[in-house]
Amino acid sequence: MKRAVNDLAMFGGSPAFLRPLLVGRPNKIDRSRFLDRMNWALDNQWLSNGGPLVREFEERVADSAGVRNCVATCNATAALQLYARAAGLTGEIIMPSLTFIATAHAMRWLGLKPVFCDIDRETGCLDVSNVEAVLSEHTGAILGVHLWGRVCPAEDLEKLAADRGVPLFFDAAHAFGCTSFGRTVGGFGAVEVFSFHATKVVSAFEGGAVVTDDDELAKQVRALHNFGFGGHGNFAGGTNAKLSEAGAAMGLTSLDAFGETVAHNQENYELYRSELDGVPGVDLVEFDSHEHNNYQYAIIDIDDDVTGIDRNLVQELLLAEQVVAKPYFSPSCHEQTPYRAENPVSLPETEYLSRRVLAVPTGTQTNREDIRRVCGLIRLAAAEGRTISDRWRRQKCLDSEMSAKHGQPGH
Ligand code: T4K
Repeated sequence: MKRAVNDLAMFGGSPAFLRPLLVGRPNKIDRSRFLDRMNWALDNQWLSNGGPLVREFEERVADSAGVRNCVATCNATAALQLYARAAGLTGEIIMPSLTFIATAHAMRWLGLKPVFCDIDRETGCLDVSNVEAVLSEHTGAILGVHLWGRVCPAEDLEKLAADRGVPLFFDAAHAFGCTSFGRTVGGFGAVEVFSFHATKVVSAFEGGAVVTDDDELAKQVRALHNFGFGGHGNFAGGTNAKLSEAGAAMGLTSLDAFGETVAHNQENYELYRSELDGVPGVDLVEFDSHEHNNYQYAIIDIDDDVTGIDRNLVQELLLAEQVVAKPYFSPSCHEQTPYRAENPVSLPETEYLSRRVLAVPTGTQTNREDIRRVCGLIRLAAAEGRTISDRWRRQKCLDSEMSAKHGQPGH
C-alpha cells in the first residue's frame, strides 16, 4: 500500500497494479453455458431475425422488468430512436445533460432537438421543477435518465407529463433490475430503454431493449426494428436494429449470472464505502438501501476545495497506477460539440456535479484487494492533495520547458 507522495507512479514510483484495472470490464459469465447456447444456435442454423434465443431473452427481460412487452435491439441508442419514431415525436426533447452523449445524439440524429434541463445535485437526476420551467409548446417529449442506476423522479415526471399531455420515456441504460418506491424500472412512462452493452450489468456484447406495457406501441417498435416488416409485409418503413442470436446467447447467460453479479457489485460498493468512510472531501455516491439497486457503477465525488486535488488529477494519478477510472459523465452533453454551439445553456447544478464525479472499478472482475488498493490511492490523493497538485504542476512546467528546449527543429 502506497503511503508517500514519492511512491506514486506519476512521480516515478512503480504502478500499484501490474495490469490495467478498468471501469467497464465485462462481468464474469458461465462460459460453457454460453458456448452451449452458441452451439445450439449453430446446430439449429438460426442466427438472427427474431430466433428462439432472442425470443427467450425478450421474455426474460420483460419478466424481470415486470412488463408485458420487450423488443430486443442491437443497442440502446437505436432503441431510443425506435420509440421516438414509433411515437412520431417532433420538436424538442427535454432531457438531462449529465448522461452519456448517446442520449442526446440519438434524438438529434432524428432531427429532434435536445433541450437540456438542470438536475438535482443530490441525485444527479432531472429536477421536476426545472423540467416544468422548460416545458413549452415546442416540447415533443420528456426523456428521463436513471443515472448510475439511481431512478430519476419517475412518478413525479409521470404526473407532470400527464398534466401537460406530453409523452414521457426513460433512458434506463444503467437501471436494469432497479426499483423506485418498490416499482421496477421498465414500467415507467410510455417505454423504458435498457442497454446490454458489454460494459453493462447484463451484457449481450452489444444490445438494448425497448420495454413497455403498451401492446400497440410494442408492435410498432417491433416492426420498425425489422425494416418495418409486420404481419402484413412492409407497412411502416423502418430500420434494422435487431439483436442477433449470438447477442441473445450472451444476454441469456449474463441474465443467468445477474443475481451473483449484483451481489458482488454490492459487496464492492460496501467495501468502497467502508474504505472511504471519513475521508475529507471524498464521498461515495449513495444508493437507497430500501430499493433494489444493481450497483453497476461505483462513483466517487471529489471536493477539491477540501482535498486540494481535483477530479481530473485524481483520474490522472490513478491512470499512472494502471487504474482506468472514467469521469461519467464529464464534460456533460451541453458542454460538448455540437450542443455547446447549437444550444448554449448554463446548467449550474450539472456543471457542479460533472466536474467532481469519477467512476471507479467495480464488477465481478474487480476483487476486494483491488478495491483496497484503489482506496489506498484515493486516500493518499486526498490527504496529500495540495502537495500532489503543486508538484504535478511544477513537473508539467519542467516537461514543457524541456520539450521547448529539445524540440525538433522546424517545430
Ligand atoms: N444512455 C446511457 C445513459 C448510457 O450510459 C449509454 C451507454 C447509452 C444510453 C447507449 O447505450 P448503447 O447504445 O451503448 O447500448 C461506454 C459504453 O460503450 C456505453 O455503452 C456506455 N453507455 C458508456 C457509459 O460506457 P465509453 O465511451 O466509456 O466506452 P469505452 O470504450 O471507453 O469503454 C469503457 C470502459 O470499459 C473502458 O475502461 C474499457 C472497458 N471495456 C470496454 C469494452 C467494450 C472493457 O474492459 N471491455 C470491453 O469489452 O462508453
